[in-house]
Amino acid sequence: MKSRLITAVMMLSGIGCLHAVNPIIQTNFTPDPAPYVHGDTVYLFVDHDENDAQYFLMEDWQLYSTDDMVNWTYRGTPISTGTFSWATQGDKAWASQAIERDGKWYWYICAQDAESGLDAIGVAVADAPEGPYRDALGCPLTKPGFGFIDPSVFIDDDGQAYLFWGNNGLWMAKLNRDMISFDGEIRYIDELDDEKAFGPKVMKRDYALNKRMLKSNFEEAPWVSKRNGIYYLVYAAGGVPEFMAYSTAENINGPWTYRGRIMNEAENSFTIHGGLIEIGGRNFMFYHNGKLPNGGGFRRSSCVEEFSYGDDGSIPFMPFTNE
Ligand code: FUB
Repeated sequence: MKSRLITAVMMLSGIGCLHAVNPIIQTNFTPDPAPYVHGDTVYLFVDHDENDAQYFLMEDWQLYSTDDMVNWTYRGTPISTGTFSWATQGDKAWASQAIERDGKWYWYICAQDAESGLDAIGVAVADAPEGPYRDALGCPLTKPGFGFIDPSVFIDDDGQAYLFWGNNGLWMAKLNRDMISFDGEIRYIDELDDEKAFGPKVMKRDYALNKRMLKSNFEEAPWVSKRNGIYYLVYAAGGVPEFMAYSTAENINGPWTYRGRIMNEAENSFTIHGGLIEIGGRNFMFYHNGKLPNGGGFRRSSCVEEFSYGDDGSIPFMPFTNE
């Protein structure tokens, strides 16, 4: 009773030291969390595993928000495969990320190009985070390709926007100011390097599972950010199951230096996928696991951990917490 009273007083006084319970959303399965800070609000763009999914079964994307990093409000299901006429319908609504620019909201998604059966990145645009959204192009932003999933959008200090994406390979392209077209060629990033950072045991296991025998054990789910002039690339690494790792660079075009593992393999999920934000001087890392009742590798839920950067700019290893 006493702790409930303290909690109520703290909430009324707006003291921001309460902790969210993980998973932070308990009403839907919400994989691939993509947080975005806008003013005092954190928006969380997620995809949506169906309740009875036995394999990846995802047909729409949802939006949640919070003003206190504790209580999350469902803001609707603004887009689905139906938003994208070129996409396979009712399935393959995979990871996404959204950003606001010049008063417009751009929601980058990946889906399956119905004609070719290959992966592709698309973009929907709206005047508000909740929508209504429309397909900005009526066709994919990227050409369809193997591994063209998991878009991450980033705007640098000089206003130049970039899109990164990829599974079993990492690609990047400059975005024009309109945010819906590329400026120049798509570039394959082949200089990711983690060989020296991993011990032989981990390398053997991870490399055995890496289909393309990349030099890096990058798997998917890139998330690009910048802090104190350093670029950060957080990603899912290692194969099945995945863990979270990161690299840094002094230039957005690399080279990227491997900086280590920041999260272990997700609990009850063979994938892990997330992104980081800073709000009010606090830093948060989002990810997903399969720990909700009836959860699992195809029924995943968003979670969050608070962390502090090291004095050298490093991201610490983050143990999973329940709250
Ligand atoms: O949610 C579908 C796929 O699983 C994502 O695109 C990957 O990053 C992995 O989380």
